[in-house]
Amino acid sequence: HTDRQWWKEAVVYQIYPASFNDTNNDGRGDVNGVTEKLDYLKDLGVDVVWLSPIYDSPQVDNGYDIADYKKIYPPYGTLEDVDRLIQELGRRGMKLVMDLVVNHTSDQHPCFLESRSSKSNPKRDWYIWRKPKYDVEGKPGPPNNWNQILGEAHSAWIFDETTQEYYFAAFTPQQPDLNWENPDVRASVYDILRFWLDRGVAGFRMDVINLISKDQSFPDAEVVIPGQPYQPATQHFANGPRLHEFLGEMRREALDKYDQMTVGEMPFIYDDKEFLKIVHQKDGFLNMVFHFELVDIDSERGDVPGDARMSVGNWDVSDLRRIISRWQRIMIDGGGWNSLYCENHDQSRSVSHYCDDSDEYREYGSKLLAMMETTLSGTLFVYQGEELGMRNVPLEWEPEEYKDIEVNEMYPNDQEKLQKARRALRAKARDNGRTPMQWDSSPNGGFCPEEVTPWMRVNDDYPVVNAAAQTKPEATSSVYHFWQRLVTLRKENAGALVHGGFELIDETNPDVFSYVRVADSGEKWVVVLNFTGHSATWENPKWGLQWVAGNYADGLDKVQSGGTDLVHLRPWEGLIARQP
Ligand code: TEU
Ligand code: CA
Repeated sequence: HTDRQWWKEAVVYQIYPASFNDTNNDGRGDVNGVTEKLDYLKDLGVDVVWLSPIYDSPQVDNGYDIADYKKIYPPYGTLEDVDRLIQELGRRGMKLVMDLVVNHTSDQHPCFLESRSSKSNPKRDWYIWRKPKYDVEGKPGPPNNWNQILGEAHSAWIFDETTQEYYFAAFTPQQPDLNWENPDVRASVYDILRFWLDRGVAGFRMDVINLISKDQSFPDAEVVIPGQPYQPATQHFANGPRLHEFLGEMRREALDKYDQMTVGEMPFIYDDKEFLKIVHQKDGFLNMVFHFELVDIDSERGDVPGDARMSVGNWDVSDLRRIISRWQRIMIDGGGWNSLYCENHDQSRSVSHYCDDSDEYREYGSKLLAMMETTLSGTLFVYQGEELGMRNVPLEWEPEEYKDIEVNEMYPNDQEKLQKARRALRAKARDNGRTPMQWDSSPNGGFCPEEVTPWMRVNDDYPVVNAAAQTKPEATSSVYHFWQRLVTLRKENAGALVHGGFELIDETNPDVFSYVRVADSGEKWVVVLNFTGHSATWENPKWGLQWVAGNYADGLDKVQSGGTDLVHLRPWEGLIARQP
């Protein structure tokens, strides 16, 4: 554990710009809104801010459809605003990480407009164009049966009238995939990287980076959704044949010349060997990757996804234990490095997802998750509002309150079906994590002024769940202050809590997830988490433990005075101890 690079101990805070803080009263967050809140983040213990895309974009997918990589979306601000943000971060010893979305661009990107204009255009080959495939009756159709990721009933191939060919767009028709086989495309991507690194950006979160190399034979996918013409096909373009080559080139051409961090988003695949090849600290390509196995704990989506994105399946403590210990082991034993996250802009809120977001248990659940996230091996990523215990949108909200293209594309012509899906949306829609930040109890939660309509409705619970209420010094037991204390604990004991080993204990306990973190010095930390809504017991290993943190006010007193072998835990109760 000797390689202690800055990004390992860093706490990264993800900001979804549209929903963070509106300073020019247009109902959307902006770059200056981030700058305005830096002291709030510094106080929490944040070292790195990761900004979801702020580049110029038609906002079909909230900025994950980029039209100009070197310009800021005007409602968000200007390049000068970003320079100032970087400067203000630097003054506080913090850094900025940008979102790099280069698997695809917007269909409004000048290169795509050129590419689609004629077959002989020099930019034609910058995107993926194919001739129609004719069926037995001679009718033209898409070149293969791959479906679209956001809107699974559609083909991923979009017919273009002008040239009578199809282009490939994995996510939505407005997000055509770049043709990474073309060296000029790659060179232009590395140029974008250098542009931002030269401005002082300290790294990138790389959007669906494992999709950039596709199987060039574009084979039909196996039929897993019977009766549907288009099938999930990500297995044919996740971790494709030239991925390593492209990432290696990206390092040589841009990344290696700077002190920066990289974290790659890698959906649709959980294969440990593939992951390790990407993040191996010696001969890998990226510092870290985001896997999806934990956030998919309750969905049927696996290596070969069905149309189960919105499914809400059952899971229990043993699943959580299996998934988390698996990834801790993969990276620790394999010489990689973990990323730790429970939330992002594509996921429901963690307290709603993994615990119980009722008024009775919301704070306990949020704190339980904080105890887990701050005591695992890896780099910690906190998503805006997670530190407040923000929760999913209310069940009563009408489907039109959901703004995400994924929901809008689901049943475009069927209100009835959409109404029926309401429970699933409330559990799984990406909108759950995208409601505006709740800064205080004023109308619109302080995100924007009362007379302004926010781009997305503020969660109705803002009078109770908000930053102002939780950061007051007298709110000593707030979720925010709990996070703040645990972040400090993690940093002060980084030898064990960030860099240390990981061992499960009490492995067959049906309710309690518990583990030990061990520093090189031999110092041990024990984490005991009741991941159920009922009371549970945990066997104390009699290691002379000193209990240091708990999410119930009297939790530490209770366990210390208990003195018995069995520790009794209340619903969603967690405890942390050290063996000095
Ligand atoms: O997401 C990639 C991705 O595949 C999932 O997280 C996706 O949201 C989920 O599977 C929906 O079915 C990234 C971005 O994080 C997401 O916001 C973008 O929409 C997507 O890429 C396209 O850029
Ligand atoms: Ca604004």
